[in-house]
Amino acid sequence: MEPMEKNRDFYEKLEKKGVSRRDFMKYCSFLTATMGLSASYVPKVAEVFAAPKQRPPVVWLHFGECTGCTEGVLRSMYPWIDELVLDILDITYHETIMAAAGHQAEENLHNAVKNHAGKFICVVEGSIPTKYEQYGMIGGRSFLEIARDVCPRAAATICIGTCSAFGGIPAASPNPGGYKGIGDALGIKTLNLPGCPTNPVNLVGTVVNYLLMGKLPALDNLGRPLFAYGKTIHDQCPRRSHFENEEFVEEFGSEEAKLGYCLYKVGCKGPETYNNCAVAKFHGGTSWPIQAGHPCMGCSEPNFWDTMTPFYEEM
Ligand code: FSX
Ligand code: SF4
Ligand code: F3S
Repeated sequence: MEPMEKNRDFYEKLEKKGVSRRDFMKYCSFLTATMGLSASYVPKVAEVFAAPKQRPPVVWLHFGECTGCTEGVLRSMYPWIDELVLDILDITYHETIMAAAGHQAEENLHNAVKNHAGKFICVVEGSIPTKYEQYGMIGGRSFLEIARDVCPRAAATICIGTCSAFGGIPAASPNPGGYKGIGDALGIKTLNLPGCPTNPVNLVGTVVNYLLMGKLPALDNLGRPLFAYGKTIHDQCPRRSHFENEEFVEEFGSEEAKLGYCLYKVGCKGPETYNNCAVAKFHGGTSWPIQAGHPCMGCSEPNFWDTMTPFYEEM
């Protein structure tokens, strides 16, 4: 049976939302390519959404950050994708979208962790103050206490955003609170999806990889999936030929800027930054910093706020 026939209900549901099968398959092709899989996987990726075999429970924690990563996922590229993501994940606890508050919320977290111990995925946003724990408290417990309680009991901890992966902006020098990323703060291995914010497609790709292959994707030595962070921005940049020809923008608003020349001299950190922004782009493939004429700030690299500044000066 054709997968589409088999999952008629799913496609009818999509069509009611005004999403054609063609649009959906286009998204699945884009996701499959982003995940570094061959086109033969497209029907299997579609099947993960159309007929989810398992919905891993997810506990989503917030620590020191701006919630930009959650905003990115919830306001995903296509308005219907967020619903599909919520269909393949069983989000049992998420501070931004849950209805519960106060003691009820605390109890929900406690129950989710207890009932799904060893099976849930813990997604973490934000970093943890380790010097002055009282800088971050929820329900009378410090971020550090909460993370120590929850993360080691998860099947895997996925750090979304540079803050939870590496410390990010809260850990910027002089870092009075002693903020650290989750792996560092707890001394555990985490899967890291850095970016400030992370491109939601990389979270979806990681989860779909897990549901499709039964395991997390291959990682580099900083815990980042190779499918997304295996190459530098510079290696995938459409302005690269201008770099090779030494055609540089020296000033914003100039003729060279209009011609789309290389942004290296106005501070582009693309040569030192590992991320897939050039191919994944943001907002449904609309654009990304360099396409919009802005240098890459290296937002997905450890300590970017310290090592990549000043942002508008040549490396
Ligand atoms: Fe950090 Fe993400 Fe930057 Fe913000 O959660 S990576 S401050 S976009 O929201 O953590
Ligand atoms: Fe490299 Fe940045 Fe120039 Fe692109 S704009 S070629 S990433 S230096
Ligand atoms: Fe960040 Fe550079 Fe991409 S600033 S969003 S890694 S282009």
